[in-house]
Amino acid sequence: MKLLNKFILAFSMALMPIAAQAQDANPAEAASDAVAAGVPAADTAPVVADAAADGEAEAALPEYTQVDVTTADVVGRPEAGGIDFQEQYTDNGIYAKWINNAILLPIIIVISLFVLGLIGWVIVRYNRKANPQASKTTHNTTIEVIWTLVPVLILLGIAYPSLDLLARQFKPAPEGAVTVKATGYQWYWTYTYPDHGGFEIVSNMLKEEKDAGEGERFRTDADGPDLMAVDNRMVVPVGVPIRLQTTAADVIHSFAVPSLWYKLDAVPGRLNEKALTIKKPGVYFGQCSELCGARHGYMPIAIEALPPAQFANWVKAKGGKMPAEIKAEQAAAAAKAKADAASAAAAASEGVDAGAGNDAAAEPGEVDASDKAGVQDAPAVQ
Ligand SMILES: [Cu+2]
Repeated sequence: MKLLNKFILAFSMALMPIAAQAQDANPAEAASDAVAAGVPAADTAPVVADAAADGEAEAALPEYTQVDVTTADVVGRPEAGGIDFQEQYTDNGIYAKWINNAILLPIIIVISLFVLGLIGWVIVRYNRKANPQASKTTHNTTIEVIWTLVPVLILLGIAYPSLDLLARQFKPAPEGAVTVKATGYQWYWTYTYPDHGGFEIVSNMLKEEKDAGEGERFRTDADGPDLMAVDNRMVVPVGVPIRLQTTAADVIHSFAVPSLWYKLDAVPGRLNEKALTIKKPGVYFGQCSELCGARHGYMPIAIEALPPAQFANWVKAKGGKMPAEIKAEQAAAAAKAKADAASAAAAASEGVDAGAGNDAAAEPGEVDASDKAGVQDAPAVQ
C-alpha cells in the first residue's frame, strides 16, 4: 500500500511539474501582505535560523571573511581524473549515490556480463563448424516465462528506489526554512535573501591574474579552482533546511551543484523551488547547466555553507537582518499601529453624539440590511 502510494505520488508529481512548482512570484511580497492583513508576524517569519541571531554568539565572532578553500576541508569540488559522482553532502545526494552504486551498477554489470557470456557461448558452441546440423526448435515455454518475468522483476527493483528518490526530491521545504532566490543572468548569478531583509548578492566569475585589469580583483587559490571561483559566494547556513528557488532574467539557465544533488532550471517568468539541507560546512562549486549563450561556461556557482552563527554574521556584514530581528520590528510596528488606532478611536468617540450607543448595539445583520436598503434607494432618487 505504501509502495502504491509512493508510485501514485511520484507519477502525479512527475506529470504536473508546473502545478507542483508554481510559486508566488515574490514570496517577500506575500509575506508583507500577510502582515498587512493582520496575520501575526510569527506565522510568516521563518524561525529556524533564529538561534543564529543570538547576540552573544554574534558578538564573539570576528568580521566575516570568505572561506579560504586552500585551508578549509575540501568538499564539493571536482577532482582531476574523477569518474564517479562527487562526494555527496545532502541526504538525497547520499541516497541517490547509494542507488547508483549499490543497485544500478551491480545490475548493469551482471546483465552485461550475462549477455556477453551468452554471445560467447553461441559463437563457440553453435558456429557452423561445431554444430553443422542446426536445431529446428522454435518454442520453449519455460525459457519464455523466465525471460519475461526476470526483466519485469529487475525493472520493479529499480523503479521502487528511483520513484522513492523522486518523491523525496519533490518534498517541499519545511516551514521556517531559509529562502534563497538564485536568478540567472547572461552571464552571472544573483542571490536574494527575502527572509533577511531582501538584500541581493551579485556573483561573477573571477578572472585570472593575466586577464584582470589594473587594480581589478583576480582569482587566487584561496577563492577556488580556475573557472569555478566567484567574487561573491552564495552563503547559507549548514544543517538548516534551505528553500532554494531559481529563476532567470533573460534566457533559461540551470542552477547545478553536483555535490549537493541539486540541479534545477532557472526559467524567466517562473520560480522553481527545491529544498536542500547541507550536512557539512564548506565551499561547494557548480556551474550553469543549460546552454545560455556565449559565456555559458563562465557563470560558475560557489556556495559557502557556514555554521548558523557565522551565517548571521555574514548577513549582518551584507546589511541584512535575521528573521528574529525582523519579527521583533514587525511586532513593535504592529503594537504601535494598534495603540495609534486605539487612541484615534478614543478621540473619535469623544466627538460622537449620544445616539451612537443605539447603533453600536444593533446586530451586524441588521446593519447590513439597512445598508443594502440605502443602496437600493439611491438609484430611485436619481
Ligand atoms: Cu547560464
